[in-house]
Amino acid sequence: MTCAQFGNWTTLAVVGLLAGAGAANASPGHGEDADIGQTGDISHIDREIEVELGEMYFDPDDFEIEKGETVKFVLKNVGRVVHEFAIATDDMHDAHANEMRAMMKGGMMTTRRLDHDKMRSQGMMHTDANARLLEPGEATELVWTFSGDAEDILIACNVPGHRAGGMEAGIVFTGDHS
Ligand SMILES: [Cu+2]
Repeated sequence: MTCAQFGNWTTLAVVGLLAGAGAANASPGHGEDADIGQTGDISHIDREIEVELGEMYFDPDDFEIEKGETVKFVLKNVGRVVHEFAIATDDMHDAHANEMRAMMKGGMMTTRRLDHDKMRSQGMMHTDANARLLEPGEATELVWTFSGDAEDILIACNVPGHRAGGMEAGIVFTGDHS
């Protein structure tokens, strides 16, 4: 069970709030996460896929992936606002979207940039293994092994309003990778 997906973010926030109180055990709701796979080993990449993020789309916007395959997503935000690339189930995306709204409310991000200092000081690092947040023009990578047993995995941007605006991409699993 990997503990570095969306749940980790909440954990960091809670730990931040409790800092100094000596509380180390804070992992709310974590066990309910579906098994969507894990961070991939960069020395065993099966395939590289370039993905552009813009308003309000992913290009490509659907992916055929084999169970167990390790994919290196090469991401570029070609848009004018902050976008996210997140691999998760519907429920996980919904929960994450709430956190993202809180981030915006707290001034940790605006539509055009991320305030890393503020994120750090408020204990919200957005270091989820299954997601990347990109400012306009930014490029990054995410290596993921689709080894989990969850079937209803999709890619979405959870910046407020974006997924509703069409910013999601489907994943179809096409057999087992071996
Ligand atoms: Cu977006």
